[in-house]
Amino acid sequence: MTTDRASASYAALRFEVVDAIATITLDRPDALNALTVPLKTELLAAFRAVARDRSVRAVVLTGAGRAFCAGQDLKERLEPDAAPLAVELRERYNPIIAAMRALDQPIVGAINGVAAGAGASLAFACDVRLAAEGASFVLAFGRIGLVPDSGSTWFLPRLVGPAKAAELALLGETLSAPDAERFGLVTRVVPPDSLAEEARATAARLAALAPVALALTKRALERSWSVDLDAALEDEAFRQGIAGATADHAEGLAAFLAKRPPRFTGE
Ligand code: LHQ
Repeated sequence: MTTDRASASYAALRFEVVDAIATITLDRPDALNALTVPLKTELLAAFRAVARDRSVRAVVLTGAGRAFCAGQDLKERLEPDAAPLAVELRERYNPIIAAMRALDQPIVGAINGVAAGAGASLAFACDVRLAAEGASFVLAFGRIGLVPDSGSTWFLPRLVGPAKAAELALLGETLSAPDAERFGLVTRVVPPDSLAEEARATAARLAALAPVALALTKRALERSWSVDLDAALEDEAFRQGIAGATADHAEGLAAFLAKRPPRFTGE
């Protein structure tokens, strides 16, 4: 089923929902999908629309053209009314990253090309990343005298370990897709022509799982970074209590015993 319920209200991105999968495509290919105020506003609105829509069970985030996202649109920064950097981060970037991490539905990043600066941060904030051969990650911030932002300093050490994170953040070296796979930053590197299909297939697998359990799992993984083992064990028990009370858990058990695929409804 295709739904264009929100597409009409977007200009700098494309938003479509097909078979419970929302695909968000950053759509400023001539500027390598660099982030302008309108694009950031729309991106936040798109994630908020997904958050409100229980019929969406997974999200794919990707870019149009040859790039995933080149980060902040640097030309826009020269405009006289550009907000101070700290304000821009607090009011526009940070809410997007927070919305992505708060989303119950899993986000598959389909990294189709270069992900630079805050574009890399967007990729890091996804739950699962697939990359096209030829895609790359670059913390380009230092090249323009800035510090990594939009969650990069938080995500990167957790994703690739502190030593590689320091190298990437300080030297700003480009990480190729195969190296990103080697460091566990991306799940798989695929030929460019099959990226959309592979991302969709991964999203479809996630969309077929029990939504409440997935959302609880996302929260538990995130919380694990800031608590000790005892707290994590208790947190798991608490969440399992919630998951165990869902109709989807009963359906999962019934399907297992009947040797049939489960049909999870999110109840
Ligand atoms: C661009 C951009 C771009 C505008 C390519 N803007 N046009 C947060 C708080 C607030 C402000 C500060 O920033 C932040 C967070 C950040 O994201 S800071 C980091 C910002 N991003 C960068 O510094 C990356 C800048 N871009 C590049 O280094 C290269 O373009 C990369 C490595 C991404 C790709 O290189 P190439 O494949 O060689 O492409 P290109 O450089 O030739 O770019 C193609 C076109 O895209 C070109 O336009 P043109 O009209 O000449 O064809 C570029 O000007 C445009 N473009 N990035 N961020």
